[in-house]
Amino acid sequence: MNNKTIYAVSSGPGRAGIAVIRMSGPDAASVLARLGRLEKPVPRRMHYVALRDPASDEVLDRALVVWFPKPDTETGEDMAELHVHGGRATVDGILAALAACPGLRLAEPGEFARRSFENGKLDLTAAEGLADLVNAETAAQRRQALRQLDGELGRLYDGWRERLVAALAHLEAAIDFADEDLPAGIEERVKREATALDRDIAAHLADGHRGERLRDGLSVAIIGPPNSGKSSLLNRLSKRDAAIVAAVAGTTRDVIEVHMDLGGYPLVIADTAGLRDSTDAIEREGIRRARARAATADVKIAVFDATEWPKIDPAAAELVDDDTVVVLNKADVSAPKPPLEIGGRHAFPVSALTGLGMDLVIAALTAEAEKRLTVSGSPLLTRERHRLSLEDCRAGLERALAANTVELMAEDLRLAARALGRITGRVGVEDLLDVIFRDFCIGK
Ligand SMILES: Nc1nc2c(ncn2[C@@H]2O[C@H](COP(=O)(O)OP(=O)(O)OP(=O)(O)O)[C@@H](O)[C@H]2O)c(=O)[nH]1
Ligand SMILES: [Mg+2]
Repeated sequence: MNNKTIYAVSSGPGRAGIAVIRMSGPDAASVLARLGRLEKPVPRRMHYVALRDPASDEVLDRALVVWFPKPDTETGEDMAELHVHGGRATVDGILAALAACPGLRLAEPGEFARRSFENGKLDLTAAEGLADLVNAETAAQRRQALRQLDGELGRLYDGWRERLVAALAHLEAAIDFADEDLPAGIEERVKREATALDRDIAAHLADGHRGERLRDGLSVAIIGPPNSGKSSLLNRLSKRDAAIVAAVAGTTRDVIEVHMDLGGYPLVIADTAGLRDSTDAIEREGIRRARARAATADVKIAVFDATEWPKIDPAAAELVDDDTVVVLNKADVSAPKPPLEIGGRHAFPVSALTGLGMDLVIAALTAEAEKRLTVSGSPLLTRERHRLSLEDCRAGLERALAANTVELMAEDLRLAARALGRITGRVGVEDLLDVIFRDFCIGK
C-alpha cells in the first residue's frame, strides 16, 4: 500500500507568499523531470524552474524546487519539494498536475511522519513530539515537544527496555541450563533489577501529570458569586471580549473557555456562572457546571465583590483552597480594608474594569502555572497512551517479582518489556498506528 508517491501542501492553508508542496516516494524524481524539465537535479540544492502542466505544456508557475534522494531524508524515501507562489490558482493548478501524474496520490494526515516511523527515522514518541510541535501554542509547549522530537522520551523508555531484556536474557540462560551448575544468585540479580526498574517507573509516573497538562493546557476555573466580575476578569486576562458582561446578576450560564499563553505556559481559563440559589432551571444547570469545573480545575480564581467587603459570599468562600488565587474585584469603587484574607489565602484587591492590581494577580497565576508545569531534568510523559503502557509494564514487573517459578517470572518480564516496546513502537503497535497518525495534519 505504501509504495505510491504521496504529495501534499505542507505549508498552511489559504493564500500566502510561498506554498510548499512536498512529495515522498519513488516517483519524486520523475515529477521534477516531468513538471520542471529538471532531469539531473543536484541533491539538496534549490533549482529555479518553470513548472508546466504536462498535458497542455502551459507554464503554471516559476518556482524553486529541491530534490532529496533517499535514504537520508525525513521519510527515508526519495523526496522533493516545490516552493511555489502561494496563490490559490497556482497551488490548485500544480496539485491538479500532480494528481494527473501516474503513481501519485494525495497524502493522508500524518502520512509523511508515518513513513518516517515505518522506515525507522523516528520512534513513536518522537513522531508524537512532531505532532505536538506543529500544534504548540506556547514556548513551554514548544520546548517539551522539541525534546520529545529529539528522542529524549524514547531513549528513556528504550533504555528501560534494554535493562529488562538484559535481565530476561540472564533468566532465560538460567532456565536453559537448569540441570547444570550455574553461578548462584542469577534469580536474585534479576529480581533486584526488576525492583529497581519498578521504582524508576513509579517515580516517572508520579509527575503530577505535568507533561500531559503542559500539552493540554493548565485548567483554570474562575468562580464566585453572581455579578462579582468573573466575566470581566476573564476578558481582562485574555485581553479580549470573550464573555458577555452585564450588570444583571446571572448573566453567564455556560462555561466559557479561553486558551491563553501566560509567560509561555498554556492555560485554558474557564468563566463560569455565579454561584447562588436559583429557581431558574437554566441558571441552575449553569451553576452545576460551574461547580463541576471548579472540582476538576488545576487552579481556581475565586472572585469576590470588594464593595461588600468584609462581607463575603459563603458559597464561593467554601471553595477556596490551596489551589485558589483569591481576588477582591471592583477595588476601584472601594478599596477593601486589610487584613485581606479569605480561606487562609491572600485576597488581591483588583479592578477588572480599570486593570488596577492585575499585575499581581497575573504574577500569582504565573507562579501557580510554573509550580505545576515546570519541566525538570528528565523528560515527561505527555500522553495517556504512555501512562497506560507504563502501568502495564509495572504490573508485569510486580507479577514477575511474585512469581513462583523462574518460567513464570520470565514470561511476566517479557510482557513488561513488551509494554515498554509499545510506547516507542518497537513491538506490536500495528493496531495503534492509525489512531496515532490520524491526529496529524495533512502534509506532516
Ligand atoms: N466598578 C467596577 N465594575 C465592575 C468591575 N468588574 C465588573 N464590573 C461590573 O460588574 C457587573 C458584573 O460584571 P460581570 O463581569 O458580568 O460579572 P460576573 O461575575 O461575570 O456576573 P455573572 O455572570 O452574572 O455571574 C458589570 O456591570 C461590570 O461592568 C470592576 O472592577 N469595577
Ligand atoms: Mg459572568
